[in-house]
This record gives sequence, C-alpha cells and structure tokens, in this order.
Amino acid sequence: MQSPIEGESFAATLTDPDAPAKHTQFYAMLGQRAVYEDGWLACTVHPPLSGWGKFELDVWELYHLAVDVAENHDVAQDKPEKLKELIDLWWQEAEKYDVLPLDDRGFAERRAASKSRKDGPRTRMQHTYFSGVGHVAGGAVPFTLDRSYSIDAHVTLSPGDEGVIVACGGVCGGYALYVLDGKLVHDYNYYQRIYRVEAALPATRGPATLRYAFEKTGKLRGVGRLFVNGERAGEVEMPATYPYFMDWEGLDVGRDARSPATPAYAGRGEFPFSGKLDRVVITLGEDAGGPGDHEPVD
Ligand SMILES: [Ca+2]
Repeated sequence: MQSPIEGESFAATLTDPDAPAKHTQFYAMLGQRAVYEDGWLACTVHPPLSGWGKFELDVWELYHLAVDVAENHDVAQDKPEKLKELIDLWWQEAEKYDVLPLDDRGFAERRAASKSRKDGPRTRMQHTYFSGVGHVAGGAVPFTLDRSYSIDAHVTLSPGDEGVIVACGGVCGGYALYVLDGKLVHDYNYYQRIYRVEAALPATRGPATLRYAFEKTGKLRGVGRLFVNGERAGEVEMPATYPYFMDWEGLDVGRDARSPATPAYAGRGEFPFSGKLDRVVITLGEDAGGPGDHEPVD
C-alpha cells in the first residue's frame, strides 16, 4: 500500500522574495533531529548512522533564527520553556510522520537486518525483468557484488538498433549492457574507470540472446565476458570490483534513468533501446564473498 507522500514544494522561495515562510518544519534523519517553528529552531547533534542509540543522552540546542540565522547563540539554557515546547512539537511530528522508533543504525546493520527477511527481493538468486518494467530502486536490485553472475537479454534486433538493455547505477559507478554503433557493449564503471568488453552483433534482423557473464576469479576480481547467441564474443579482465557499495541509483531495463552508468552515451538522455526487448534475466552465483572489512550494503 502506498504511504501518503508528505511535504510540500519550496520552489516558490527560489523565485519569489515574498513567498510565505513555513510555519513548521520537521526533520529527522539517520539519528539526528530538528524542528523549526515560527523563527525558532531546536535540534540535536547525534552521531548519524552510528548505531550508538542512547537517544536519551542527546542534548537539545535552541536557536532564535529570526535574529540569529547563523545559529551562533544556543539559548537552550535561557529559554527552557521555549525549548520544551519545541521538543514536544518534535515528538508530535515524529508520531504524525511515522518516524518512530528512532533509528541511527549504519548501512551494515540495515543490510544485515534486511538479509534476515526470507522473502526480501535480495534473497532471490534469479531476477527476471520484462520490457516496460519500472525503475528498480537501489535496495531491490540483484546483489552482484563480489560474486559470479550473468545477464541474459532476449531481444529482437534490426540493423541500426541501439540503446540500453540494462543499466545499474550512474555517474558515480555501476554497469550497463547496451548496443551502440552495431556492437554489444558492457561497461563496468569502477569509480569512473571503465572496464569495457565489446562484441559485434549479427548484421541481419532477428531474435538474439545477448549475454554478459562475470566470472569471479578471486576476492573482488574476475573476468567479464560477452556471448552472442551462445558464442563467446569478447572478454575483459577486471582486477578490482566494488567491495560493498555500488550506487544509489538503482536499475533500469531498456533505458538508463537518472544519470548514465557509462559516459559512452552521456548526453543522450535515457538512451532507450530501439530494438524489441522481451526480457532480461539476471542470475546470481553461489560464490558470494563473506563479510570483509565492510558488509556489502549497496
Ligand atoms: Ca542511471
């Protein structure tokens, strides 16, 4: 069920100096808390993502933003009643917006908790996406880090077809399987270093199976290979791959939403696939690495 989408646009404040000010603004993120009301701000400084807990030890600060916009003077000691009023307001807003219980866990702890969900999307070893599927959020994409995996795309191609078959991530990192200039290409964007493998495509129209397979050959390293209709068509050594985090952006089939996972088609929008795309199947290997210095968290 879709939860209500709270909040409202502040766009008017960017263009209209007379735009009405907000009456109340509530903030809670990664363990930190704040609330603003009518020129006053109360906030806590809490180590975010620390898993520290102990929220009862948080110290609330109070600033009169109407006269101290830079928050230079903490007046919590001088205005205890005002501070209490705002703290009470924070708890009311937290209840209203379903923020409780307070949660300052780090990514690793969240990842560990999500792994215990037997029915979570990350527990599946095979993911099938059909043409037209919506954007897949980062927390639900197939977990490809430090393991062998394959991507099988079932398409029908015509000469001149191009576009993204599947892409995960964006400019900060990720991977993309796409067709450009008559070639099938897979780019693995490792902190903007691109590991690329290319293969020629059949010159005639027809159904085709396009496969990218990553074979793990050691800790966080391996070989990426392309196959066209079952024939091995190219490979690239990948001496380093992402250890525990790839990207926030998530996965797209038949396009690359938000920012491009490779500069190869930057400036071409989502670079949608012009051929007929039936489905993309991502199959995960059993050789996933165990926890190292960091738990995988992408
Ligand atoms: Ca993207």
